[in-house]
Amino acid sequence: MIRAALFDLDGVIVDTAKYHYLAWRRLAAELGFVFTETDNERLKGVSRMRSLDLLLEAGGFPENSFTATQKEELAARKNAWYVEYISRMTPGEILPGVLPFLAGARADGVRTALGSASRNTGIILDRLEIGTLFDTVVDGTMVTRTKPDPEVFLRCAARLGGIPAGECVVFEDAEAGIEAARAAGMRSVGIGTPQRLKQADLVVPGFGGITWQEIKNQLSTKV
Ligand code: G16
Ligand code: MG
Repeated sequence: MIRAALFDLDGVIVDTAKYHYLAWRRLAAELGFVFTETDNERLKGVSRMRSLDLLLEAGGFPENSFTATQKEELAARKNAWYVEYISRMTPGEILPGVLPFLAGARADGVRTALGSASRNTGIILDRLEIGTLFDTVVDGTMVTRTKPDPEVFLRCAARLGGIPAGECVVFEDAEAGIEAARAAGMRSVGIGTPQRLKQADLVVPGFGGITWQEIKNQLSTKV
């Protein structure tokens, strides 16, 4: 039986991935290289500092090209642009089908949680006006290890009153997030393509036209 639905934020509830990409691309341009959308895939779901390391690697910078202080400054510069972009978001940017899907799960008595690597989760939830749709929120300011470590999702389950991992399903768009769900011992639904999210129990392109009951039925046939 599934008693909890845990949702990633970026790429699942809202397409903030495009704003992350714009800000990282702007930083890359300042550093003198072009950062492609393909390179950006690897940054999805991973922490800000790890993302910076991946960006510098894509730019061909040898390890230790920057001191820790310089890296903090680069990450802060990127974050300032990112915050500028997301501060203009509106509830109209919630991805199609998300609100009815969440309502369907809640009407079925399922507890809901948001589990994000982002330290900007609070701003995004405020801008989208959806904070009250989640029984609990665990974000990048509350975990010590980021995805693919399972900490964020295990904390969600604990904060929902200790729901066993086997009774939780995670909705994720990033490979690192699907790995985190599996490491937690939870079921996972990938939001994207089966080619990219090979490890997910089920993959859907998005929440448009899909109901909670359909997902629940499909997962129960896979136990
Ligand atoms: C998100 C994004 C990642 C980003 C991370 C940290 O994770 O997918 O690309 O690097 O948050 O974000 P911030 O710099 O805002 O703290 P998730 O877990 O919501 O997909
Ligand atoms: Mg994501």
